[in-house]
Amino acid sequence: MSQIWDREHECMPREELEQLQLERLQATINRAYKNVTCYRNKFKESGILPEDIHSLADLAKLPFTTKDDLRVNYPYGMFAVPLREVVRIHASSGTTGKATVVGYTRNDIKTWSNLVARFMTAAGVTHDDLVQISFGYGLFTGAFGLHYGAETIGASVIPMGAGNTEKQITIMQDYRSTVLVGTPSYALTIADRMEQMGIDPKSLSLRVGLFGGEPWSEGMRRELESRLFISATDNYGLSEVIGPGVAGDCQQKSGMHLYEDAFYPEIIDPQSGALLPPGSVGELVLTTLTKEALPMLRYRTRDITSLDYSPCSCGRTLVRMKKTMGRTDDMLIIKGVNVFPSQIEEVLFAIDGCEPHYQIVVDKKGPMDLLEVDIEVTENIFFDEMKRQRRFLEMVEKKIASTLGVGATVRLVEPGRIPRHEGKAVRVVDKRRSEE
Ligand code: DLL
Repeated sequence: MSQIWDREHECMPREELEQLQLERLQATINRAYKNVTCYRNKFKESGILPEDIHSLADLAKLPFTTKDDLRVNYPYGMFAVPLREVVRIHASSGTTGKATVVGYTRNDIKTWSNLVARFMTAAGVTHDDLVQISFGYGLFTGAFGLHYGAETIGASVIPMGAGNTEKQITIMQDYRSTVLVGTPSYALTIADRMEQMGIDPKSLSLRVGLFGGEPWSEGMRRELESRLFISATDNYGLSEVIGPGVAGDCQQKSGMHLYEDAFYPEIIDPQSGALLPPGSVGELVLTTLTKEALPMLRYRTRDITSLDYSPCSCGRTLVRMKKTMGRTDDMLIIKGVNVFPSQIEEVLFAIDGCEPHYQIVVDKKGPMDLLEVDIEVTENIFFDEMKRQRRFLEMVEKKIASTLGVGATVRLVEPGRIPRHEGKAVRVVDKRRSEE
């Protein structure tokens, strides 16, 4: 098999798709109600029975599921099948509290591999490709998800794992890897090291990047594309819902197609929980439509995005999810203004002289929130005369203030000072939290 372009599901007229979604939704709800105590209790509390769900719109009657539900039922309490039917266990990365445990039946693994194969195909990967996986293997869903997806396509998988950047580059040269898989921030670290090693990326065989696992801006995409000579594509997912394979870019790169035959998306107001009209920016809520071991009903992802139902020139009718602004829990409230690290990233990438490495430090002085942005700058700016440095600083501060609507103190740091990560980048140091 060379490509997984599931035209039947990916180019389906919306009416047919909605019919399929409803059938799958009803089956999922029945299974969840029958087999998961937490869901049964939630239904009871809201006075709802599975047979009350007659349409997709009725889904809004159901209560949300949150990470806390998974935590309370840690480790296996939300599973809808006995453990003997589970063939794989993974866990969320646990960046926000205790990790949550997720399980897959044999069928779920097949579904998952296919979904990943579908976004890889959409991004232009074929059986002729050599796919270097530089996500960490282990409980994290990234490496295994992409690994199985690439094998499903028939591509050759190089299971490097994360880290050991120089070796990554040597393998890339020697094995002639054509596809790089990892977090966008780690891809940048690889690009930096390549430059330090004096390796011309044009001498490599790389042509596609499959990046995900963390928010990244269009500026970062341009940076990776120009430095690695690749087409840098985004893909999105989360462990609780399946892992990677929820949504992915096609070659138009104008929003990630969300696999609506497997997931039903809603956008809600993160404060009130109210459903928002199509096109609105809000929190993504996902319901799984085909998963067996761990069905999720109205799972609050905490990711802020919007959905675009307009047709895409690639022919897929699946809704497109915009790059996420970040997670609701990454949103900083500075002097009452909501700020996402991704907005700061977008500003920095547009400024000549800023290196693509930054860190945001939030602190409090008395009742005042303080926002500080540490940015790496090119050597010539860092060692430049004070006056020019000052002017540069003022220009960056002005741009940040006019974009965010709140001021920030910018500090210039020399190249290499901001810590690098092999997995997900840590963009924010919130000193207010550590003092709590
Ligand atoms: O990060 C699954 C994944 C792995 C997706 C590899 C894509 C590639 P978790 O560790 O559970 O699962 O973290 C999920 O990561 O709720 C988002 O906040 C963030 N995230 C994942 N992909 C993207 C992306 C995996 N493309 C959490 N853009 C999610 C923005 C992303 N954020």
